[in-house]
Amino acid sequence: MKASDLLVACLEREGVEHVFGLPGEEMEDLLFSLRDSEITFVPVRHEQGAAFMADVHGRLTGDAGVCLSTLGPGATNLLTGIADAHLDKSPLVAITAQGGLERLHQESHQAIDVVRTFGSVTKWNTQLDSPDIVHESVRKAFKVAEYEKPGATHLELPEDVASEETAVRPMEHRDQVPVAAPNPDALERVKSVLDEARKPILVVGNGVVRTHATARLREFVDATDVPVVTTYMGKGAISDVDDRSLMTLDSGASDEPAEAIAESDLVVTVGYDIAEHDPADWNPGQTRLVHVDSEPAEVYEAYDPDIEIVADVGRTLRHLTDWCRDVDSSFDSEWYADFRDRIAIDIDREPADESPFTVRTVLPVLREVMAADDVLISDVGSHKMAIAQNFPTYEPNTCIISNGFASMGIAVPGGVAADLTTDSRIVAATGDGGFLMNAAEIETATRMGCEFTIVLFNDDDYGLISEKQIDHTGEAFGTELSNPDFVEFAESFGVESYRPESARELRTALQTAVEGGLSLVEVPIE
Ligand SMILES: Cc1ncc(C[n+]2csc(CCOP(=O)(O)OP(=O)(O)O)c2C)c(N)n1
Ligand SMILES: [Mg+2]
Repeated sequence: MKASDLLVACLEREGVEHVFGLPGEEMEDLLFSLRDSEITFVPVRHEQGAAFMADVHGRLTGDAGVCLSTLGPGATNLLTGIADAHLDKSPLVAITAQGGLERLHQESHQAIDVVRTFGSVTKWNTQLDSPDIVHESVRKAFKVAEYEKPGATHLELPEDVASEETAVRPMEHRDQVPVAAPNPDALERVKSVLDEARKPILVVGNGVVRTHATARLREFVDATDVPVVTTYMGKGAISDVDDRSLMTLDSGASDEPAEAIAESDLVVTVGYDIAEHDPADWNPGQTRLVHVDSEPAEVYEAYDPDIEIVADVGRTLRHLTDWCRDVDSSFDSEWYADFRDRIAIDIDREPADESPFTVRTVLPVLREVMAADDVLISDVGSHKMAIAQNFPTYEPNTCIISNGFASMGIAVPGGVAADLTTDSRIVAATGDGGFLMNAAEIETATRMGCEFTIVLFNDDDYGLISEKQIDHTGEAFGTELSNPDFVEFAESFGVESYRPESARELRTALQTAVEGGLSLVEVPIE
């Protein structure tokens, strides 16, 4: 078997259905091997789009998404999306072609040291310098990308190795390695602090959604009435219609979730990554802190847990639920009612009659026209903050936000990947800045027959940055944009497009868009 055929056979063995990528000369063997396989190759318009697609596929399924590029410039274009998967803990396998081994010791056309370049954004990576290591390397790439905490891995396939023959064959795909059960001594210590607490609160992160511990979390909340604040990436772990949900942490300390945390007498974080929100913004410090996660806490004086349980998050929650039921533990279930009331009022504002709208007032309409299991993918900017605070989420993995690496440009390629990998209806919400970074992937979407809705919040500005500058200094610089006519732009790709100008048109446009095929709704924003 040729090494490129073997690599593709290994991908098939891992259950890969899509490879997102952009061709180059040095991957000719690999491309033809893909052509002759069961896998669908999805050609993209910029490698960053391919990496974001693989990233979002990984977030939604737990199985590594696969992206492919050529050497040099193709590989460096992939880097941002790979870094996003790395810091957002999304399983991703990147494959890059490379020049032949005989020329890599020299200065050479398009050749840079991609393995070293990707070293800081991957859990593991290697060069396939012999066809005989392809089977083990692919298995390892998937195993390492998918085990807790997931992330990116990378394989580099030199052009000459790709065409060499080998006798080795694909290794079996194995289920993900389970995370250990909680340590009994640590559990006892947590029980004793729970025993003393009257007003405990949970801070729930991506780890709960990622490890499918949502049902366990909800059982714990039902048994105890302990309120929950989620991170951006933990959205949907508890349904936001539940009165025990205190919605989503902001980046400042002045919002209701952070105020509730400050008033609690015990904080238990579950599946929380400090890459998402700096604990200095929400951790009151003097309150007792318990860390439940698949990995130990980072060492940081603003986040210094009294007790850590490093174990499977769902099993830990189940132990604690059983114990709370056994001892009939009683916590105060009244103390957070006022926070909940304020949050409920905040997420229900009506849009203005005429555009320009605000993101916050558009979101209730968007929520209304989307079903509980439709998926919203947010780009990064001021609209993302509003989505985190004002878009109630009911089910896990139905509000996808990048909040570790927090890179602009994820929404449109994310929409492509989500549409190709799930049966859900998809909405990709984006700002004008992030949209134009990867708007070329609309062509990928139309070519692949994707159906999703792009909601484009247009303020002709890098809005979040000017907001922050104005907060700090009273003025903004370097943020103003002039945009094309987005409706004409999208229509030139054959995409059904709308620009509502009244509250009534907004509702009709959003409703029609989410029920139709590939569409764009440009929402003029103040
Ligand atoms: C790739 C990348 N570049 C720069 C930033 C810094 N940044 C964060 S939000 C933002 C502005 C986003 O503007 P837009 O997409 O229009 O959204 P808005 O804030 O206006 O809602 C910028 C430049 C980033 N997060 N990612
Ligand atoms: Mg903007």
